[in-house]
Amino acid sequence: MNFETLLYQQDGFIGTLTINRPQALNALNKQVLAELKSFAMQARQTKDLRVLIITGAGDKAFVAGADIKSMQGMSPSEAQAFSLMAQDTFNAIEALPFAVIAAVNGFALGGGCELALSCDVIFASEKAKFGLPEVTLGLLPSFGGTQRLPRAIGLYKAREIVFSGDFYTAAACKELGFVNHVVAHEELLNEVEKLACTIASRSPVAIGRAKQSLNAGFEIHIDEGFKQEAALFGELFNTEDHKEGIAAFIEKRKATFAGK
Ligand code: CO8
Repeated sequence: MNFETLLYQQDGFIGTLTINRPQALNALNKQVLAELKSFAMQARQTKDLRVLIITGAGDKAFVAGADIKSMQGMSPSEAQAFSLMAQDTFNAIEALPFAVIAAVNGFALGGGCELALSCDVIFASEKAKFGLPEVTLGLLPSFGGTQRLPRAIGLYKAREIVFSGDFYTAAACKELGFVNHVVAHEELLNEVEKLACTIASRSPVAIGRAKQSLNAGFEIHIDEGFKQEAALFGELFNTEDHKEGIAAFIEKRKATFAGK
């Protein structure tokens, strides 16, 4: 995978994707969004990829938002298209059939916060700052933030974050409920890798179906959600991973999952 604004490396089952525009605090312009979408499409087909970590280059920012300079002079229809492009990209990340962990190493503002919200688990360095400051620019969060944030933490807390435009510490966001863990800055990737290794040792097909069921629950009626959960559960009985998991339990050994 070859990109100008992204760096990718894979070690065994774990891939690390770095948004790499440190001179602009990794701000998202059209090129970054297009490359992120293309990455997501390729990553779906990468058989041995079980956990993806997303982080930002440099010591200061995860992603400081949409590229503000590139928005100057946009027409309303261009702005709408930019917003739809970002939503489509983040939807593709959210729909990846394996776990995606955000390693938030600094500012996660606007589109950066919205990118983290499209990941499955959020780790933050104690130096990280989150916020949706769009209203300070005369805009609203439109890379999915007005939809994902209230689903994650509830409408009342989300309204305050969106209306104030304030920055929030990692600890405050953990308290609000959308940051899973706050860790020492230098330890961020080590801590993320510990969870990534655990997830990578579990059945990839089970995690893929579990993710599908969890995410669908926010979109459909609960009765439909129950039906889908049961259907996905049934599908797993056709997999080698399920046979291996049960056999390993009975034989009192650790399961080795092939992801099939
Ligand atoms: N876009 C473009 N460049 C940026 C951005 C950004 N979002 N953030 C930082 N940069 C650039 C700066 O311009 C600066 O570049 P230069 O040296 O060439 O002037 C460089 O990165 C370093 O930044 P600072 O000097 O500002 O660093 P500080 O440590 O002083 O401040 C901050 C760090 C607090 C993060 C500050 O840079 C900042 O406030 N950035 C903007 C944060 C923000 O408002 N983000 C939200 C953007 S809007 C959005 O994400 C969604 C928009 C909705 C969709 C619209 C569809 C059309």
